[in-house]
Amino acid sequence: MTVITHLARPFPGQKPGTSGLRKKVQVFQQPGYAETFIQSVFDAIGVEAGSTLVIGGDGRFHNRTVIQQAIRIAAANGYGRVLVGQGGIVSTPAASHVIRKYRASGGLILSASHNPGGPEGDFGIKYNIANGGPAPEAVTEAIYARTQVINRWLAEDSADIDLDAIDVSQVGAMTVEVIDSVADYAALMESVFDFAAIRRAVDAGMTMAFDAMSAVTGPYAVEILERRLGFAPGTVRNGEPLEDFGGHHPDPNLVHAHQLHALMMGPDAPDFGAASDGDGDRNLIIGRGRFVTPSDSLAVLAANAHLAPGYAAGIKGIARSMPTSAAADRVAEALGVPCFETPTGWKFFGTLLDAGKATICGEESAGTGSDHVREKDGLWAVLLWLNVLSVRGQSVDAIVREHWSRFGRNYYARHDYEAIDSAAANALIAEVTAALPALPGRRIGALVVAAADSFSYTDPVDGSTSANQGLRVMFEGGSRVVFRLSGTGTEGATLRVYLEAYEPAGGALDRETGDALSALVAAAEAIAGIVRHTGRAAPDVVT
Ligand code: VG1
Ligand code: CO
Repeated sequence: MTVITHLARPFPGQKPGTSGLRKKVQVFQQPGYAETFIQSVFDAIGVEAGSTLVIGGDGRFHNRTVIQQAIRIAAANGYGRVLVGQGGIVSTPAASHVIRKYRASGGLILSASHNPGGPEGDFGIKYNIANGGPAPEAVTEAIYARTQVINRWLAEDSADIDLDAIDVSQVGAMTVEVIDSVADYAALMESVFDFAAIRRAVDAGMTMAFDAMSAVTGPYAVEILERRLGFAPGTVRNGEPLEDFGGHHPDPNLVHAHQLHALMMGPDAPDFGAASDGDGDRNLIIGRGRFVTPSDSLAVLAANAHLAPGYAAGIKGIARSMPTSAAADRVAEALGVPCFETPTGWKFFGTLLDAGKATICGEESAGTGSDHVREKDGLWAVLLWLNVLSVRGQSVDAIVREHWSRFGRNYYARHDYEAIDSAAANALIAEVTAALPALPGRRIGALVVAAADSFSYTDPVDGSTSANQGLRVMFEGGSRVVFRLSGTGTEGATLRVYLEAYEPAGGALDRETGDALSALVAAAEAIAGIVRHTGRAAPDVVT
């Protein structure tokens, strides 16, 4: 047992964003970069001697290297046990489950989620706390503060461990267990959903396509969808996790999952199509001929969750991030349960889930989940949809249309302007912020501004506040534009413009989204001068 103290200097900019620290792989490859960050995490949280840490990642390039570093640093900092996923791979929701199931004090999740991978791509490290959820802001701020003054990191002087064999080994005084996180996760899913009902529907002919995007969900999806639920072999596409995700963005949206979209809109479409992202916490849902926006998916799932055994007693509440459409609010109202509006990022749902105030949570960015773990969960959303489809015996299209006819429709899109100049992005936000007080009452085309503000959130459980979480412009009639800068990018700034137009039940529920939102697009440009600030005539990605 030899602990070596490595002298170090702080690296600037090790500030966790919406979901952990994300940088280019080359940044993480600098000697000491990952090590000082991990040591800063352990210094900031104060490791309890003998406690358990979970380590796993989405399998992207550099994953194994950082896992070996983290194991040596964990051993030197007094952890008694590390649980690491076989091959270094654990999806984000599975990691959340493993932390909870084995009563770990926390976990390190190595992922840059939907960002591209490979030597030229991105890498990331996120710390999750004992409830299985992302560290709250107070913790990430303490970690950042520590990175700015750190002067050493500690590591056990030991060789790499074998990450591929399910086995137990010793690193200094610490035990390292390589575990099969797929089995644990699949068992959790069986405890929440009616697998027998889904299997019967599959036997009766229900078909699906699942695109794992060469990312982490492949092994989980093959085990659950093909082996346990009986979908045909080949149902899971791109099921082998690759270090560079096959050169693609593992982002399950209509742009990056266009093959699945084309399949689902074509003549050979199966009944149901879905995809997940790099680390397995996002979901894309497309029925035959019907794309379901993530905001609508959240609302439909909340309205139908009682059809799955895990939610048969009903849900206690719904939480959605502020830019997510208000479709879920109407469901909450109908169910007579509260609806919480939080800042972007799953870390804001943790207290609500722990306190039993919310059961189902979601974000417009294709994240949906529940109190079964403390992360969003891509396959969970897919399985809840399958459970609902099996019980109701209707198509996705029919279920969605029925939902709109009852609650009205929130036409929705997000326009992303990626890798724009940071100074220009900040100037745009500053200008709109300054203009907010004068906006109410302003008429833009046929729209009239009802209210405008910079979103600020006070957590109803712990009282913590988070200001400057996005600029909201609300129009009369329930339509809205939101401006926000991304906290997950690694190049320049990314401006997100969130557009939502509400059409009440009985109105025009079958319009093209682009048409329904065109007045809002014009209003966003009039308010923010996007073209003038960014030099871009159009968004890079529309989802
Ligand atoms: C984006 C999404 C946000 C999501 C976050 C992490 O953040 O908008 O809803 O929680 O990614 O998702 P931002 O700050 O870039 O808008 V993931 O799948 O990267 O863990
Ligand atoms: Co993700």
